[in-house]
Amino acid sequence: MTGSIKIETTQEVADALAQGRPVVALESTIITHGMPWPGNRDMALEVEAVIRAEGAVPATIAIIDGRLHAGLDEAAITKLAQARDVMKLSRADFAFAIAQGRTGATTVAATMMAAHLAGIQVFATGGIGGVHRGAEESFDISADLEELSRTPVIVVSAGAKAILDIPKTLEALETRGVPVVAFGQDEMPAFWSRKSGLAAPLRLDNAASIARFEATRQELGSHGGMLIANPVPKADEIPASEINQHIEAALAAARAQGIEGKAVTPFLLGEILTLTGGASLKTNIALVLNNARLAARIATALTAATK
Ligand code: PSU
Ligand code: MN
Repeated sequence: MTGSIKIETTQEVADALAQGRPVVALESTIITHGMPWPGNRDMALEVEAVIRAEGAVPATIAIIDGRLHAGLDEAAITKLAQARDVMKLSRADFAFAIAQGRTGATTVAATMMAAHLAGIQVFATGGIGGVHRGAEESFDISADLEELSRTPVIVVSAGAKAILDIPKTLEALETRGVPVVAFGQDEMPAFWSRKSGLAAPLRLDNAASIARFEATRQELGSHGGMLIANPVPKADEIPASEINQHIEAALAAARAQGIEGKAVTPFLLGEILTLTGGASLKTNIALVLNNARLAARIATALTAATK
């Protein structure tokens, strides 16, 4: 590591890292740009509770007034969840926010960077960014994919968000050498739905197997991260046949309103929330909690594997 940026941690995170106990990183863009207040705060606190209940320590990542935090207390999460003018940070503007003393929420890409700097190997989120539909025209491909190819963090997700072009996203991940592992099923999940109609590149059925795969990658000197695609629990899913019409409508609205760049994903999530009468948010929260639980188990299995 060439960097020497100071990372502000909570005592809980500092102790766990010092003692080699399992820590799970969490992103903050999902809080500031992915869900409305106050559900966003409730989600963020519940996700932390799920990780603690599994015996691991949560570290929510954000840049606050130019300081990089790995671990936020309840007051800080509550403040961030209501804050305005929060930047949505990826690799390109991560250092900018620190240099300018700004407050920024970290996307998957920026959270992976921060987690790696802090020595955290596992990170739970909802869905990664990927290749947008129509990317052949717009060139809109999330920096999350590049980050997965270069930064050694295991990202536990419910797949790529279904607003994206999932086949192209899988192709882009393959090109970049990123292992994509469906958890407990052969098919790639599609965020709100358990099914995407696409076979997952790889499948593993328990946390210990994922830890063993990661340990082997490290022995081989492999670079980059790994994507775990964990299907949303059956009871919480919105079947693809139901959500797809809303995705199409949201995409049409984005086109009509000329939404571009960083605004696209938050806009689409907001539209789908309205179109589903709040059901998409309930499912989103359920899948994040489910991912946090698995991430805590993987982090625990990894500490056992490296002892
Ligand atoms: N997962 C969710 N909701 C979100 C995100 C993930 O359930 O809002 C965020 C992540 O921070 C991810 C970002 O990195 O969406 C993707 O943004 P973009 O498509 O602009 O790269
Ligand atoms: Mn984009």
